[in-house]
Amino acid sequence: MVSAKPGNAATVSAGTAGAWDDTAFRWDEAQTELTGAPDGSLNIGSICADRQVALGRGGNVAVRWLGRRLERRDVTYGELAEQSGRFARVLADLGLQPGETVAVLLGRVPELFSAALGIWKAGGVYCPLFAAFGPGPIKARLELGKAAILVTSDELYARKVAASRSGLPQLRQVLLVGESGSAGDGCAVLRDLLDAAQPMAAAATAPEAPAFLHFTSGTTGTPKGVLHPHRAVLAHLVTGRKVFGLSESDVFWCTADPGWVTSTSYGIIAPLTCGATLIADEAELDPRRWYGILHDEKVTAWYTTPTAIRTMMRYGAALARSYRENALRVAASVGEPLNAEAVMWGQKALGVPFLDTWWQTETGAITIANGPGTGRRPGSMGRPLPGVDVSIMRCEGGAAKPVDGAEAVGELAIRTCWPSMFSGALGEETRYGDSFREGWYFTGDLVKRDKDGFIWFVGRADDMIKCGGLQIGPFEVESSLMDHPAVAEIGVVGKPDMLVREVPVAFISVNPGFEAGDALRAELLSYARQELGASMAPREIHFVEELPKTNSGKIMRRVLKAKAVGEPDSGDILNTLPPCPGRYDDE
Ligand code: 6R9
Repeated sequence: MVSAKPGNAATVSAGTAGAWDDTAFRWDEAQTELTGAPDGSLNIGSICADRQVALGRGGNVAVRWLGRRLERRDVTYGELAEQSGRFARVLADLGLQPGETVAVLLGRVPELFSAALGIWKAGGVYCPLFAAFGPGPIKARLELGKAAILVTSDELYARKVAASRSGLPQLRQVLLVGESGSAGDGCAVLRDLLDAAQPMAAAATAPEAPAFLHFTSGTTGTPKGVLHPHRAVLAHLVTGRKVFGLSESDVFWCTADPGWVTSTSYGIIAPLTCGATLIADEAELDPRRWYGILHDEKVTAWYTTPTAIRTMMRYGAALARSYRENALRVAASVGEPLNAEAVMWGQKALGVPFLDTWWQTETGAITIANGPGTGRRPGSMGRPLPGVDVSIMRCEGGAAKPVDGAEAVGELAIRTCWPSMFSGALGEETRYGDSFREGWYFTGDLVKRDKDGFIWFVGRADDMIKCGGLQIGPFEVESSLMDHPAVAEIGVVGKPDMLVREVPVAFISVNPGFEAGDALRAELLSYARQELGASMAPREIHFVEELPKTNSGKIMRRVLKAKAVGEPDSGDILNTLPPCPGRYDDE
């Protein structure tokens, strides 16, 4: 592991709650608000629960958990403070040392929250894993992250970890969540330990002390462990307020899987730091259920993914209209480019602004967004948050230079003073250093900026299609074809070609009411040529039932590329969308 690059406490700008302006905002002031001092120790676990109790909010609901059969369990801030204190004590009694990793392999269960906060309070590093991963990827991540303790369920342990346990010598203990209590060798039943533990006060962790570790979503293959320090919470407080306008009167629902950084930053830290009530739904994406939750739980701010909104589009506007009465103020999405059509549909269906936000595991918190103060431009990622210094760069002859002129495409780079920027990378030490050049962090995303400063996603640098002299951004082709009513979802990749190096080919799932076949293929090809020109239009169209996705909902272009050349897939195929019974009735 390499050491942290300090995020300096330079003056950055932010504004009043729920809006952005250029009023100077200082991270030391944010820290004073959270801990009572401009510097010194800062512990996310205690900020998320104990601080709210100290502010007199101990009786407010921190977590509202909804089980698969919509059974409800409320956990107040007071209860969360106590439970996480007990959890920390259990970890300390097991000999957890500051900075050691505790992996968490759980679905969205109530224990997830006391575990995360308890790990922070004990000075450990919270490392959530996707429960959908198979035994191989789980073992690889436990090894890479040097997990000393694993928190999981009896069932996940038996299916996904037990067989590799003997090959994981550094994993000292497994804590099993659940009632069955069937602890095997080297496992303990968490409930028994918690019942016997006295709550422990949070460790006085330095702002730079490591707090959470995620492995970036494997769209490109090898996992990379991305480490964040406790000071990241400053960015969660600010973005929770600026982007979502969160306060203690909000009910915030972030639909992300616990294994994804979005769940840690916005499914746990941001809402609890702002004193809101968070919704944790155990079930998977199901539009009918989701509209019901938005309505019944009086959700005021909703954070989801383009996949979710596109699935809701497939179910149609009539269903959305039947839930039109809701308490929502704002909805937003992250993880993949959100085409303008989906933004407009979302706004119409939900009756509130629908904001695209951009960030990465590495940036730890929202960095670019459409938002209340800066205006919105559907189809764009938005503008950098106040205080986030971005540049669009091109590397020539080893040197990085900003690209000239509006609309010029380059790699998005961020000046590294944002407090939630990652502090280290596990696995490949050089990768951390390689991401930085002359004080800029290079994101690997290609973008362009319009004359008003809105940033438009073009594609991952490694997904660009090199066709003759042309660099084709897959997203541009995808969003153009998304405008055709037959297209439900689309992924465009480059297929090797003898003459021009690569040609764009498209994988498309069609909306209900359209028949995937030669006639539709011909129509879509001619539509694309007309919209994009012959050089950018896909040369082939393949119809698929579903596009392969990562657990965070990203299209796995690596898998599509293998398909395009007829290779069998070797990667982890994860979530698939639920079957769609509805009709596309938005015409
Ligand atoms: C939070 C998260 C990061 C990558 C990022 C980019 C893509 C995220 C996006 C977006 C276009 C958006 N991405 N948000 N692309 N528009 N609004 O997603 O983290 O899993 O690390 O993925 O996702 O390519 O570089 P992570």
